[in-house]
Amino acid sequence: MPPIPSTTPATGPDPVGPDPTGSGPAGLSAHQPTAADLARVAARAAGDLLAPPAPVRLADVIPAPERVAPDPTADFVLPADAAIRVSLDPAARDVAEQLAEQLRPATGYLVPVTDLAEPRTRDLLVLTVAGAAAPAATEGATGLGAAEVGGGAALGDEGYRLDVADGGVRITAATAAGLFHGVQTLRQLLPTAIESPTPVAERWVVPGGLIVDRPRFPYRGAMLDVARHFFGVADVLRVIDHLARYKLNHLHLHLTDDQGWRIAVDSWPRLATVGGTTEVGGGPGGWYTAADYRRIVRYAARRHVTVVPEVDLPGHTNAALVAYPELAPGKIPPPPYTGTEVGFSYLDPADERTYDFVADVLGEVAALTPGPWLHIGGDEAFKVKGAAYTGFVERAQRIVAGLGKTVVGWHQLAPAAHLDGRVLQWWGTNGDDPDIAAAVRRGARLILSPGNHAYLDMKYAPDTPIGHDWAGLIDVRKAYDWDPGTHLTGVPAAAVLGVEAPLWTESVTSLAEIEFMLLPRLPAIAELAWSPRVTHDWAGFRDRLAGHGLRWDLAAIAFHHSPEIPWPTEATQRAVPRQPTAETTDRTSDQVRPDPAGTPGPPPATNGA
Ligand code: TNX
Repeated sequence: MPPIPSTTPATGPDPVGPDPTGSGPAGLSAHQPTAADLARVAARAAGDLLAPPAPVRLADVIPAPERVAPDPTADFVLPADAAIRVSLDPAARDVAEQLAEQLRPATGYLVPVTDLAEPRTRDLLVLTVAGAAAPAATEGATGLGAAEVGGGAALGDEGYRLDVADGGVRITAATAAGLFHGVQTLRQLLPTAIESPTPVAERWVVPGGLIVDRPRFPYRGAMLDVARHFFGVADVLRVIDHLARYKLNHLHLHLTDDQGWRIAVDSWPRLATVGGTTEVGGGPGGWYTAADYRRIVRYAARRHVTVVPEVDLPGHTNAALVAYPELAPGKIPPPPYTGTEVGFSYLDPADERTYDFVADVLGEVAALTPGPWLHIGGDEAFKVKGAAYTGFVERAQRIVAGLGKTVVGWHQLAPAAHLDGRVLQWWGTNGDDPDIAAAVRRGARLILSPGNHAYLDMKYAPDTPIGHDWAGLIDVRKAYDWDPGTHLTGVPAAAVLGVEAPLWTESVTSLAEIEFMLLPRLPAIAELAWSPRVTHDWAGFRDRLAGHGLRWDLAAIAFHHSPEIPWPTEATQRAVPRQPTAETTDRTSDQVRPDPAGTPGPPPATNGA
């Protein structure tokens, strides 16, 4: 879709300011046009050519809301004295503060945050946590009653209602999380320039009408592999921002793997100080102190994102074995590993010391993690087979339960005994797995990360400079065109807890490369996880997504300018300096490469196994 030229000059900034002659709009004056009139018309025409992106429509939001009722007569324009009034709940107030922080840089407005309880001045932006009956309790700023917009159904844990009328914007939710999601919607409804880090002259119009919205699935996430390459706290916080923008509510951190151990564990200190000093390609690695990790968790919590820590067991453990060779089979110290093969390392399942280790490590990670989940990996432990594998997993699952956490593991855990609440993360590439269907019948719930749709380390196209292709190429359409509710044979939608997009980082070395792989596919996955299936529509999604390119540009976020998306011209023509180039980043890990550390390579294994 090409950018729609602005046809209503009144909605754009007036390029020449008020008419000093007072003769009214050019073309309507009764007398001959003056030089000033002609200049004014020419400036208008030039303004149109340089027109800002088309005004945002109420239905342009990603992920698509459950219910949208536009009212073009009720647009709201944010005035310079805009204030946010918020209910007393501290979590709601924090959401209001975050909205103010988002509005201030581009508008240059003060945007004070005040309590709803304080004497009423002007209700310009109102955020209320209104209990479960939120829709019915709200005054219909748009004149639409709750019955017309959502049958009065409760908004639930994460839903919100957003009313835009010419007098103001009101977001109502049953929880602070719902308010937060409503604020993300409001952010997308404001003009693109709202992403500017510095003040912009703009008419801050919000399209009028009503949105009533809530998620399809409770678990919506992305995974960042900080083990293959280490990423510092600042990078992780920025990834959390990207998740929050699209209403994703879980960040899974793959904290440990063959190439590095990334979380300090007091009872086994060498895990970090020795196991943390390597990474793919021979770089310095790194690890999070307990304080670093807490900072990530806190930052995520403020954005209503839950951190899911993964300690990958019993395979993918070379870095741990380098630090503590007594856990290795035969107690033979392995060399550090900085290549990209998988499936060669394992903790000795026959040694009791292994279970002390598992209990200590999981205990410390659980204690640092307020969220309910503890991910124990379980993938590609090719050398721990049959009963040895299920026996190990069942003990690890019991340890997790004993810590009061819910087990999550890759779908290889399926044959192990069921444990209350356990969650399996599907990463296969064909939607038919009898082991999974059987595990679901025993009570397992699923997070869907199908390798051929949701693996954001897959290349977009054959010429994508980084990434893999073992699960196929994943362009934006491929990431978007599947249905989590029907994806797996023999698995009912009710067993699907949600959707997660993993980013493995064998070939990803910087924040810019993370963003290049995440965007624009992450919003596609977010929409599958949040939006009701009836809204699913590739052509509509593609057109909505196009407007986000300019927003990312303004926020200096790198992204892949996928040719599938009709980006507005500014986005396609502007050079994005941080986008990876083939010369700097051709590190396709599907090719077997020499290990730069010169350590003996493990036996080859394929990821598809
Ligand atoms: C498979 S999917 C893995 C990871 C690799 C990834 C590369 C899964 C649970 N394991 O160890 O990094 O493929 O795409």
